[in-house]
Amino acid sequence: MKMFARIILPALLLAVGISAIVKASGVPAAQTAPQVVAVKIDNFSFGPQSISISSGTKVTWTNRDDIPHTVVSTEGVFKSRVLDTDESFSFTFDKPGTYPYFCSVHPKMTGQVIVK
Ligand SMILES: [Cu+2]
Repeated sequence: MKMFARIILPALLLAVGISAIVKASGVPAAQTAPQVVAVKIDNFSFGPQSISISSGTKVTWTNRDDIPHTVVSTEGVFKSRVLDTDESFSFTFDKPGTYPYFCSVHPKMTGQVIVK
């Protein structure tokens, strides 16, 4: 019983204390799965045309049109290659801001990503 009191009991209390601290600190941000938001390219438009996301979110554009399109940042932040039907392009937004973009094949096609 002396051994329990002197070694095991303090060890148990220490373990309980550590687990309480870990729980209080929450899940580390690095282990949180990144959010993914989809934008569809169809009928010469981006849908939704404007999206609002939180920092760290990955946006995936998929061309559902039967015509090639691109996804090009107006400010040069990202640029896809020419996407054929059912091809995708992804970009992860790490910094808050407004990111307008367009299709370089059809510059009247525009969209924007707002990162909070
Ligand atoms: Cu286009």
